[in-house]
Amino acid sequence: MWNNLKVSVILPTYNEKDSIRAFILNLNRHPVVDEVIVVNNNAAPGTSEAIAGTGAKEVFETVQGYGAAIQRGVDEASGDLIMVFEPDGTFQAHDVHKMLAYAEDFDVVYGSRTVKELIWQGANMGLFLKWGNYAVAKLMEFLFNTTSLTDVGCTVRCVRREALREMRPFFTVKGSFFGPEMMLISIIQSKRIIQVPVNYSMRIGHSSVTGNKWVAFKLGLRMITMILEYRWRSLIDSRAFRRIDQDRH
Ligand SMILES: Nc1nc2c(ncn2[C@@H]2O[C@H](COP(=O)(O)OP(=O)(O)O)[C@@H](O)[C@H]2O)c(=O)[nH]1
Ligand SMILES: [Mg+2]
Repeated sequence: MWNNLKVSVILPTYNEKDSIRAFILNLNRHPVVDEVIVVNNNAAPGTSEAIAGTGAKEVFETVQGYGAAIQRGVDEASGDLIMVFEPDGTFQAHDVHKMLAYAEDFDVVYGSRTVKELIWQGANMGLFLKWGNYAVAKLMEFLFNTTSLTDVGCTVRCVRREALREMRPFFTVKGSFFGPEMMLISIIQSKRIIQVPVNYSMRIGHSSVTGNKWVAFKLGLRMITMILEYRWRSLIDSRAFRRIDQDRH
């Protein structure tokens, strides 16, 4: 519990069988975390065994993709504050406190991995990924004239249940660029958002997304297209991302 609010952490898993157990055990060291939900997205054999006995709740999502996994996770989570991390060794459990510190004042707290002092040796955050993420984030910031953004690819986040309830109907992306879609929806809905630096370390096991530069480049282009599309949609119809029942109040 944190400030009398229940805290859930969602961990999507696909190829993290060698790192997920340690991450959950590290989360368990932080009593603020009330619930850990692992979304097994047709994960590597051995994943369920790695999770067993940690106290985390494992759910199985058969629709493939990062977005599908997170959407399932948020539907399962019972917390008032819902956090998302990746259990691949790149993130650190103690950063939950950093997210919570800002959750007092913001509806959604996003992590950023482009702050040099927090990029650990061996992390997959070379010049291409760092400046690529930074440039696309600045494009988003500029086009929506929103809060300072320095990363579009960081999956660490903390969202308040009330904000999530309003955003959830607009989540459409099942794949890897769900992260920036959620950012765009929160911006268009004028949620109070902020991005804070988090630790970013070396991955344990094979990265299936940004481990390949060509895949990362194509993902970046797809993100840019999506940012332009959402900017356009929100300009031509300011109610496009509002729920009908919100309009009644
Ligand atoms: N590749 C892939 N990742 C998935 C899928 N479902 C959930 N994920 C999660 O997406 C996250 C990002 O994948 P990862 O391989 O770490 O890519 P990276 O963060 O760019 O190095 C991980 O936490 C995976 O567990 C899926 O269907 N495919
Ligand atoms: Mg990863």
